[in-house]
Amino acid sequence: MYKVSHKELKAWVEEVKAMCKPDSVHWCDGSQEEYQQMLQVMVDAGLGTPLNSKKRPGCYLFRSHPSDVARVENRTFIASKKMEDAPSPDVWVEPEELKATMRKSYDGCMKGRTMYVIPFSMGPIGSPISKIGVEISDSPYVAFNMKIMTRIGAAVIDALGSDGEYVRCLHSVGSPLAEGEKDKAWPCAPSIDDKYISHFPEERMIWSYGSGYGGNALLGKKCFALRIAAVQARDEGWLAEHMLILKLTDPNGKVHYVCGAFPSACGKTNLAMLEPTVPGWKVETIGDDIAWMKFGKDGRLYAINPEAGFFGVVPGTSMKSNPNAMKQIQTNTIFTNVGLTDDGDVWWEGSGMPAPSHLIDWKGKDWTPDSGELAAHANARFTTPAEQCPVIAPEWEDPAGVPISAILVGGRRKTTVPLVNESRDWNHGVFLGSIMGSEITTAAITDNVGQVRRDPFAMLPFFGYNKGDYLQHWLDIGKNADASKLPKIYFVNWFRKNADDKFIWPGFGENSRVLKWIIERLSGTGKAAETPIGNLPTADAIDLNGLNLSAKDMEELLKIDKDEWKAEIESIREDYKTYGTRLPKALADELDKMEKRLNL
Ligand code: SAT
Ligand code: MN
Repeated sequence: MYKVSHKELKAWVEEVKAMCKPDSVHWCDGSQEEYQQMLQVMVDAGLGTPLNSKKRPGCYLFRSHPSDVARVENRTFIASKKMEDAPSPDVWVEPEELKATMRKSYDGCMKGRTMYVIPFSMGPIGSPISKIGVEISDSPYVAFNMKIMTRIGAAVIDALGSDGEYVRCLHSVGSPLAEGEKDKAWPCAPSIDDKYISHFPEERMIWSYGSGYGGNALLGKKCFALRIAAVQARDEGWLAEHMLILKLTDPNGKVHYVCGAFPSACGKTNLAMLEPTVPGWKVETIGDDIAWMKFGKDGRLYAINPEAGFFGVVPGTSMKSNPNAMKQIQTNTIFTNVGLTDDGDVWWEGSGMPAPSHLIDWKGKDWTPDSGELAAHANARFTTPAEQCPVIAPEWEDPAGVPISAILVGGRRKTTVPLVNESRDWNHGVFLGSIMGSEITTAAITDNVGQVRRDPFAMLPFFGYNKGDYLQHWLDIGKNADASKLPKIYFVNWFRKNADDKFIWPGFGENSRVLKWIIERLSGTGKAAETPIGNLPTADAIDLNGLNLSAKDMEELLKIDKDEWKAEIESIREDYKTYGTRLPKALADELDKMEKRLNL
């Protein structure tokens, strides 16, 4: 055990111990041996399965309880002191009231279990952009996943010193064990109403209870790195965003860094690891989910990936959609809720690998291709070290971060929104970020114009404070900066469909053609035409060499349809009403100006 000189931290751990009453306390040192031991504890108890060491060395499979398979948005709370400061009234609870309720749940909740104290750093230890957290959890699964997803252990305690600042993260699966009771395969609180994912932004504190899965339990990710960090970022003048970070090298060897915000199911992880189809261009990965951006001394925005691993959706990952991720998850990876084959490997839908004639499905039951059920849960995940990514950029852990030249925002829109649209200036870019979103796809809707769920900067589930104030913060970032040094914002849509309901743009590696145009724009050579909605590539501006895409398709991809935009503006106005008085005036103005330019 290392020495902890941080008195306040020690006192907090004692306080939690007195409340939760664990059998023992383990301070994580972050070593590889400790990681192995924590895995082994679960394997020995029959709660995890090591995979075939010839096929997937160092890999393990876990199955969660069928009721505990994803983030629980309707049990996620932002307990700011004032209700107006929360993202919306539905997620707000008065902080002291929430604490009183949760203290009752926490009382004795770790009986029969070990309480892990996990000091962790979001971002490289010692980087001026990084932040420290300490997660207390009664789940070894959380502890070894945190080892992959963040930097944990003794080095963090050193960096914290005797009085360093940290975010207090308390987590319990909410399933105490009676004397001699055998543990459940996946302990968690029995009912959804017993689960709480609570944030106290003013106190920089997170209390999570009742779930052991993903973002509900690995508190460094969405809870800290987005919801709490967004509040820190607002107060300190930086940005904590739900964005991938990629590195692009052009044929002349010039390097460019790009961030991208996309709602779920838009292929964010795939884009972060893209294999470009345009000759001479190279893509490398810095991060696949979260970017923290701060101004450097030169006035540019520098981004770090605060995470150290990828927690990606498994189903649909294949050699076609993401060959790099496929290689990355071959070793030292934790799989949760996928199928287990008879030879000790894993299988999932959309893997591109033929379905085996028999396996054990994510619920632990026998499965055959005729079962009529999914072998892997749709939100099955891999947890895998970022350093294993075959295209990870060598500078991915640079404490200084990487200077960002462009920010992509976009959703899944089958109509209306062109393939790519360059913002006119920063405020217009923030406006584009505020209106992004995806069509809600239900099998029942055959309408041309599906209903759009607006998801500003892909932050809808991750706002830590009022969403109007959040957009105002983006505007303020621009106001206080040298405009010529700010990244340019691009609105992209890979998902436009033709009259036959087919995607027009091929996507995946071909998205590199759009990235190429963006870089050409930034360096002054790309061709664009000013339109009422922004600067669009001219018909011949995007390199289509070697791609079977007709001029008519390109025209369709770049089309601005007045009727569609009329409906779009109405729908944006409806959405803007949900901001009430906190809608930034500059954004209302942008909407009016666009309407005028469209001359509808
Ligand atoms: O479960 S996580 O929040 O970590 C991943 C996600 O839902 O995007
Ligand atoms: Mn995400």
